Amino acid sequence: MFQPFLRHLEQELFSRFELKSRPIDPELEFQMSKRGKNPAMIESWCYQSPELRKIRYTYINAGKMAQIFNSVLYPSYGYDMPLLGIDFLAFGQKKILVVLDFQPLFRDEGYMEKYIEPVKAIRDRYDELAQDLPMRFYDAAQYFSPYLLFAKTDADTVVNSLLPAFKEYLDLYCTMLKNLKPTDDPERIAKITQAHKDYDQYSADRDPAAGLFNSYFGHEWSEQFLHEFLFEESTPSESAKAEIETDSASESESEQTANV
Ligand code: BLA
Repeated sequence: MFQPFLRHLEQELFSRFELKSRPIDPELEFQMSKRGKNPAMIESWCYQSPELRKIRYTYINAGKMAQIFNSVLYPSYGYDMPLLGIDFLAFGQKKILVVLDFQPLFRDEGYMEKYIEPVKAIRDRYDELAQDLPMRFYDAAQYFSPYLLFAKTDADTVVNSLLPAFKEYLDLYCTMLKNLKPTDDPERIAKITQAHKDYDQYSADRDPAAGLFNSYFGHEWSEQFLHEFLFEESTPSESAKAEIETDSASESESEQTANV
C-alpha cells in the first residue's frame, strides 16, 4: 500500500542530497516474525547528508493484516528546521490512519511564521486529509503543527490524495532545508540538539507502536529498536529496563495482550 511513498522518498532524497548510508545493527535492520497467523516483516533504512543528520524509514509488511510506513527526517544540528514526520498505517483495507507533519522544535511566533506558515497553502488543498481528530497518545500542542495531515481514510484516498500531498510536503521540506544557511552559534546549536533529544524521549515514551512491536517481535527486540534505532537519543525508563531483565516471562504475555 505505501511502497510508492517509500520509493518516492528515496528518489527525492537521493537526487537532492548527497546521502551516505548509516549502518543499522543487522538484528534491527530486518526481522521476520512468524508468531501470528500471518508472517510480518520489518525493514529499515538509515542515511545522512551534510544537511540531514539522520534520515530513517521503516516498512512493516504483514500482508493484508498490516502495512506501515514510518519515517523521520532529522536535520543537522546547525538547522533549526522542523523534523519531517511520517506515519502511514493500514490495518486491512478498512482501518487506514495517516499522519504527516512538519514537526516544530520550537513554538515562538517567529519560528512558526518562518517554518510552519509556508505549509498552510499545501494543507489547504487537502481538506479531506486534515480531519482534526483527537490524539490519544500524543499532545497535539507539543510536536505537531497546525497544518498536519491526520486522517482516517481509505485506499482510494491514499492513492489519489495522500500521494500528491506527500510529494508536495516533501518537496517543500527539501526546498526549505536547501535554502537555509546553518548556524554556527554554539548556543543555538546546543538548543537545537536538546530539542532533538527531547523529541526522541517524548516520542519513545509515548510511541503507540510499542504494543505492535512487542506482539510481533518480542519485548526485548522492541525496546532495542525503539531506543537504539527509532529514537536513539532517548533512554529507556527504569521500569522498561527491569522488564527486559525478566523478558522470557513477559514475552508470552505480550503476545496474548497484543491487539493486532
Ligand atoms: C498513531 N502510530 C500510531 C499508532 C501506531 C503507530 C500503531 C496507533 C494507531 C491506532 O490508533 O490504532 C505506529 N509509530 C508507529 C510505528 C512506528 C512509530 C510503526 O513510531 C515506528 C516504526 N508517529 C510517528 C511520527 C509521527 C507520528 C513520525 O512515528 C508524526 C507524523 C504520528 N502516530 C502519529 C499520531 C498518531 C499515531 C499523531 C495518533 C496517535 C494519537 O491518537 O495520539
